[in-house]
Amino acid sequence: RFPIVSAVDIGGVTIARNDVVREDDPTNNVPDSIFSKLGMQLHRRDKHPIGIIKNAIYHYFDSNYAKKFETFEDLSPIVTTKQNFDDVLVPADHVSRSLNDTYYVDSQTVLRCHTSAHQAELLREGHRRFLVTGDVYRRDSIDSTHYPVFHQMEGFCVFSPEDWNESGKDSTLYAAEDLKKCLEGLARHLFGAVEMRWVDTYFPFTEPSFELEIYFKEDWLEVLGCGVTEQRILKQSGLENNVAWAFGLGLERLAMVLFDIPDIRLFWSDDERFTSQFGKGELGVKFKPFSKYPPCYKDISFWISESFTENNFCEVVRGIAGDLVEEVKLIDSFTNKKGMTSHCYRIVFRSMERSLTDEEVNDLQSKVRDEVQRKLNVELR
Ligand code: FA5
Ligand code: MG
Repeated sequence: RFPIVSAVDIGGVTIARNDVVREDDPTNNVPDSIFSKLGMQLHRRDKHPIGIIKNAIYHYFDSNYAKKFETFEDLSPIVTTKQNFDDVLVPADHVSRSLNDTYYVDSQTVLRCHTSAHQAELLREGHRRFLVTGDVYRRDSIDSTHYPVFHQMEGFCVFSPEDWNESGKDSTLYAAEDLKKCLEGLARHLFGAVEMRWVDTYFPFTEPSFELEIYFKEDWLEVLGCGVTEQRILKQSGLENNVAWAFGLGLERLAMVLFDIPDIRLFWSDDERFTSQFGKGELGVKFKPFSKYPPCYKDISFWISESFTENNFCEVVRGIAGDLVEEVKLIDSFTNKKGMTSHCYRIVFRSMERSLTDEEVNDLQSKVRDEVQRKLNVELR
């Protein structure tokens, strides 16, 4: 399904497929479907919803802050494990480091899983207030709000004692309040009146840490993570008497709310009925679904082995069906007396662009059945 691309252009640098999809490196887990996304740069297209929302966020920062935020949007998504994890204090045994969660090019190189991978280098280079936008990559589940490639915008702002002294507040509280005010203001700038709530959470690089959720399509949708930067990160860059806040926005999620886009796969569509609905700087557009084609449900059951993971299963399905798969969900699981565990997954096939034929879906499902046996060491039931 994926035309095999032999090279991509990342910000003017040509990267060969063999440098990223290394068939001979046991650590490498980057499939062609992911490699082909590397040079797309949706965030740099002014008429694409991701580019439009990026520009709107730039505008918010430009008009609300006298001190400018520098912007970076063409830093390479291929980074070292040091940049992606160590520099932002991700512990050695954290799940996000596993081959199950992250795309590895080799044991020391990954496709960044967040734009936080650039915080430390930019601080070391002397930048103090910045926004970093880019494509990020994660092995993840499949549904309408998760995709293995998406876009984040990182924000970072360093304060000095003169900033918080006057307030009479402790520096951490000062930064946390400033951060929340900034992001609530951004949400109002983008959406006007919208229902939102803060949720306490954990990130290795911030304390305290928060997530912002927005009420969208009858449910709470997490749109960003943020917090007050750990002192160790500032000290690594020679900042001794400062405090900073940082955030990471999920641009697809924000654009889904802003434009009323129901499915995250649409961002990758080049169907004119999608692309023609958006224009440079046009924030008031509500997406009109061109048609909702019927879904087709297929169940698959198998005995799993110890090495089985849902992300691996999702990647097999995505590798065969591409964007024709809308959702993969576990609908049944049990363990028998012999200790064998069975999973039943429901795969929802649906095209955004046309009706699928029975024949086509049966063919996809039969390929999925073959491939899970071959690649995942499971026993079909
Ligand atoms: C992070 O990635 C942190 N680096 C954010 C951060 C930066 C926190 C700076 C503190 C300081 P998280 O994994 O929650 O956090 O992802 C951030 C946002 O990306 C989420 O809130 C969500 O909006 C979006 N996101 C995460 N996974 C996906 C996915 N598979 N598809 C689409 N959007 C996603
Ligand atoms: Mg999160």
